[in-house]
Amino acid sequence: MLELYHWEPTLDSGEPLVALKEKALPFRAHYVDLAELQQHQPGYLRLNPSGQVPVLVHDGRVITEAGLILEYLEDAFPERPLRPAELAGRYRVRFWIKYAEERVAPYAALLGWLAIGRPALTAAAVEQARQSIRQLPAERRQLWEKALAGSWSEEEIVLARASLSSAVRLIEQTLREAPYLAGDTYSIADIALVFIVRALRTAAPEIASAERAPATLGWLGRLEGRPAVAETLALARTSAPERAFAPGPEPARWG
Ligand SMILES: N[C@@H](CCC(=O)N[C@@H](CS)C(=O)NCC(=O)O)C(=O)O
Repeated sequence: MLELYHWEPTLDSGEPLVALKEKALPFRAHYVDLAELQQHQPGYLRLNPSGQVPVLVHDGRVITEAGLILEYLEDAFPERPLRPAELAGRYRVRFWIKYAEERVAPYAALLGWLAIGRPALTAAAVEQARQSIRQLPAERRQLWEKALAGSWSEEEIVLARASLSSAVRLIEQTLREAPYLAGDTYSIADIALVFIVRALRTAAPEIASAERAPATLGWLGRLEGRPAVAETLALARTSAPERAFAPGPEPARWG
């Protein structure tokens, strides 16, 4: 049996939802409302002590990390493959999953949090979050404190923008040469980036603009037209899931 703990279909939570739908795998979905801080409740922290989504549970095995979940699903359910069979194609898939996690997601989450997530919090919500994060491991707590204070230096924000600009350049160059990130076929590499680029288009439209990234936006439009992506977006409980930002990945990347 497959169960998925997820939030809005954006950034990391959208990825496993799309893979499960592409593979037509039945699963039980558990919506973890990050806006209500449900990820910090004791029951959830027992499942994932870092208090993050997404989490896949397969026959009782707990699998965390969005990119690893994509690869796990691929290994466990190879029927309806979402990964090229040949070695070079598999390398390209792994390259993009790692690149998405390390070089794109943390910075997109940071800009989205600063532009949209943090300004939406009331003083009462900030206070509630300060209480809620007391039970988190030290590094997650530290990240949250920084996120609640919004205390990133100008230098860190400039670095985030520069990293995202070079990431979009690389994605754009790749998509000018082939229809999908790993080459001729759609794969989990595309799934690893579709919601991150979608969020970026909202949080930093000047970086993912039609002028700078036409091939990337064309790819995004094609992916949004896939039934699995459209069905995933239809699971949103907010009217604009691409505007749903919580403190995101890896403290090391957040400064
Ligand atoms: N490296 C993790 C990052 C997951 C992550 O950062 N999730 C965020 C949402 S995008 C989260 O759960 N934040 C809630 C919190 O930190 O309390 C992955 O790829 O799954």
